[in-house]
Amino acid sequence: MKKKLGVLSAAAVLSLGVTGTAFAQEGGQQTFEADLTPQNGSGSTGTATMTLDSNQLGIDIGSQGLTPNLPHAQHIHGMAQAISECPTLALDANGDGLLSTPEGQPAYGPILSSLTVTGDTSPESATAVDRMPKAGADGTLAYSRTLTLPADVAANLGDFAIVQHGIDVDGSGKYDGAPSDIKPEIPLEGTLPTDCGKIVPTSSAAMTMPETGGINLVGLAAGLAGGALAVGGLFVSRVLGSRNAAQ
Ligand SMILES: [Cu+2]
Repeated sequence: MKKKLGVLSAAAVLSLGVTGTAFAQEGGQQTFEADLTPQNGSGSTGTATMTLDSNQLGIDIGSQGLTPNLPHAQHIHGMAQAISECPTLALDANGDGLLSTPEGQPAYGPILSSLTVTGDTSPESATAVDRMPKAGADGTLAYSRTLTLPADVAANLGDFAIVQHGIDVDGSGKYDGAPSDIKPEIPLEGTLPTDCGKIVPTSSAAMTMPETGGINLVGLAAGLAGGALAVGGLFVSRVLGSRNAAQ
């Protein structure tokens, strides 16, 4: 009898929780953030804040420690079927001590949107460095734009990552040397990832709907814990029962 009640209450609370989430997601704007941390030992860091309204993305990026006076290609990277994250040097396939854009792809996925200053924002513009934001003489970069995302990118934005590119490795003051492995017309230095941050939602169901969402979440957690205990007990007794039967 006790077990049955536990399972029932968990199911009831679960349905409440699901209703709460669906309700909150209909409520318009969602916000996201990405904490950009260095890639390739660049030392560059930054913060990206995003507001998504349907497929319209308002995005602001503030970075520092970038190679000064040069453009920095930047993109939303991601994979539809996986949670995208930022790579480590462990993915440096050719062992040159630098993690190139393709080498990092198993972690952050392919380019889904190009965060250009003007014009096209599709993956086609991935290396359109003439339309990418430039860092100032002090190595800071400020970017702000509203753009339209493909529906599938908008729907999964919280699973993706933002990557900024471009490191003047040899300190020559420009991107030069070996050709890029994504676009040979550009030096590798111009496309090396300089920082990366996983995009995380900052407006969850609970945050946008503090009254109903908050209560539902607390109830959901308590209900789940109770339900798990009850189901767990049931499971153990069944396993023990079948073992006893087998012996
Ligand atoms: Cu990129």
